[in-house]
Parts: sequence; structure tokens; C-alpha cells
Amino acid sequence: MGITEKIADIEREIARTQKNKATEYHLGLLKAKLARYRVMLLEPTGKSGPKGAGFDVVRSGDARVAMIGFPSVGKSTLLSKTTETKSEAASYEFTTLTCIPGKIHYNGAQIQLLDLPGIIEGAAQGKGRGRQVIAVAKTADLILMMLDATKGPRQRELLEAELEAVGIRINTHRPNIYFKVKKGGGISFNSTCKLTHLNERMVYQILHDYKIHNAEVLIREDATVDQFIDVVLGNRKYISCLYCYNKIDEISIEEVDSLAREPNTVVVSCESDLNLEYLIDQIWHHLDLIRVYTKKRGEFPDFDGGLILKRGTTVEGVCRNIHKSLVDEFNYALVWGTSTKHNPQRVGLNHVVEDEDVIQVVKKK
Ligand SMILES: Nc1nc2c(ncn2[C@@H]2O[C@H](COP(=O)(O)OP(=O)(O)OP(=O)(O)O)[C@@H](O)[C@H]2O)c(=O)[nH]1
Ligand SMILES: [Mg+2]
Repeated sequence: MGITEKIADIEREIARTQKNKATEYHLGLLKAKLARYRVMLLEPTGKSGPKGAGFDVVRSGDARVAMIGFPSVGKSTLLSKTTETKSEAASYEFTTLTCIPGKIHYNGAQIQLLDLPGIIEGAAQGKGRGRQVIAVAKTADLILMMLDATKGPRQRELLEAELEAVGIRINTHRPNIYFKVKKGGGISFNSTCKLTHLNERMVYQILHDYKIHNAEVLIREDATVDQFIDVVLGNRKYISCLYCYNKIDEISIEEVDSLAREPNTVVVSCESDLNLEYLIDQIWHHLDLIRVYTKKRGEFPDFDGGLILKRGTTVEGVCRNIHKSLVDEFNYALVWGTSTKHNPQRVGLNHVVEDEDVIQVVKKK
């Protein structure tokens, strides 16, 4: 029996099994098994699957956004509307066959937007160009899930399931579980809170399934079996996802209104130029980036040449961004902005900067 059949078998058994307290343990083990087979299927074995010609686009700009969606939802139309790159758009499916990058300019930042081929159900198992498309999605800072507003909610569930199946976790945090494989000493299991989904026996059994016999496990939140498996496998990607419903020119205002109320969702019409500016605002917002301006002593800040950084970056990160050697020469920094109590404030390398802060680095004598 091939891996695909084994997976199908387990999926059937999971679907058949009623979900309740008594079966939770059994289901947990089935899920662990399923996750193990999926890994075998997905990890490239070297020769299997076609090469992703044209998919290795060089990263550029401050952040990367990948458009994922079924064929003909308007991905290429969006790229052509929001960037200077033209990507062929047509009314037939699978117009786009490779990865096409464009650049969005936003408040001094450059965002790389990737147009990708449409994916189909079963993409995670390697159908169509699914595998290559998903490999690109894994490298993105944000997934822009393009959906057709004229079609039902199932398209979104299907796409989410495809992403889930390849280890992408969207709009969620890494589980708060400490897990470390050891050379010996057996398995030590501890938790800092009440667990309603997992217990020691299950953790042992799952680890045993993965042939892990020595490890330290510290569970710091009421995690599910799936979350625990994610941590054990360790190769999960946690990525934000923004849902974009296109073609709202074709649906009623009531339907537009109800879609727009869903969380992390923007409604647009690429063809009729509706709401595209708001979409780009939201892309920026979901990337969770900040702008920081530098200034030299006795001079005005350089408001044109701001640095684009991840939220949560420290002064040390700012220095590294300017020049590697700056951290060694660093004495202190003066910061003006929302991250400080008074302006300017003298801060050290550990200070976390915020959006629109101005920073002046003072070097050692
Ligand atoms: N009504 C309407 N049609 C649109 C809109 N945006 C795009 N389309 C049409 O939808 C069709 C598909 O557009 P594409 O941009 O090629 O779609 P795609 O997602 O890139 O498709 P693939 O490359 O095949 O995956 C084209 O005929 C577009 O003209 C829109 O806002 N409203
Ligand atoms: Mg296209």
C-alpha cells in the first residue's frame, strides 16, 4: 500500500470516529500517524515531482506577500492593478503558470507581491503545481488568500485545508510548549496549567510513535493534540493570512456587507478598481512592520530614508540594520517617539522601538 492510500485510510477512519471524550485518545494517535505520513509525502525525497522552474523568485523589498487562490479568481488582475508588472489575465483557468513578482510601493516601503498559478483541491498531495505554489507560500511573510465573491464559503475551507496539510498554520501563534529531544533520561513531562486535551499517557504514546524515547516536555498552555504534534514535528510555518474577496461588482450590496464583516477580510473588485487602496493598507497592517527614522547629531531626521523593520525590533536590531559594526561601537541611543516616556530618551540596545520613532545612535569615544 502506498503512502497516499495509507493517508486516505486514516482520514476515513478519523471521519468515521465520533468525536467525544472516550475517543479523544484514539483520535489523537490517528492524527499523529496521519501527520507522520504527510511528512513522508511532502518532504522532498530528491527525485520525486517536477522541478519548480520559474518558481524561485529572488526575495526583494521589505516583505513578501504570496497570492494563493483557485484559478480565475483574479490574482493576475490584482498584480497588474497594484504594481507596474503586467501579468496575463484571462477568462480561462490556469492562465498563470509560474511565479510572477511585482512591487507595491507603500509609504516608503517596498512590498513584493507574488502572482502564482491557481491551485486546485489536492494541491498538497502534489496535484497540479500545488506543491511548488505552496513551497513559495511558505516563504511569504503574509499569505493573501484570493477568493471569488460570487462563489460560496467552501473555496476558503478547501484552501485552508490545503495549507494546513502542508504544515502552514495561519493566523495563529506557535503553541507555548517547550520540547527538546535528549540523549537519555527518558521522557520528562510537566505542565504549568490544567490540560483538557492532552495528558501524560497521550504524550508518551505520540512520542513513542515518532520513535522519540528521551525528551523534555513542558506544556505551558491548554494545547490540543494537533498543537503538540506541530511542536514535535517542528517544521510548521506560522504565517498571517489576509482573505481578499474579489469580483464584488457581481454580487449584491448585502452580500458585500456580510463578507466584509468577517475577520481579516477585505472585499475588492480588481476590474472595477473598488477598495484596492484599502486592501494595500490592510496588507501593510497585517505585515506588522514599522518605520523608524535615523538622525545624525544636530541634523533633521531623514524622513525619506526610513528603515522598515518587524514590530518588536530592538535598538540592537536597528543598529544591525544600519551596519554590522555599529553594535560594537554603540554607546547609547537617543530616541524620540511613542516608545519613550520623554523626548528624547537615552536608551540601550534592548529598548524596543515603535512605529515612527526617530533614533540617533551615539558611538563610544
Ligand atoms: N467581474 C469581475 N471579473 C474579474 C475581476 N477581476 C478579474 N476578473 C476576471 O476574472 C478572470 C480571471 O482573472 P485572472 O486575473 O486571470 O485570474 P487568476 O486568478 O490569475 O487566474 P489563474 O492564473 O488561471 O489562476 C478574467 O477574465 C478577469 O477579467 C473583477 O473584479 N470582477
Ligand atoms: Mg493568473
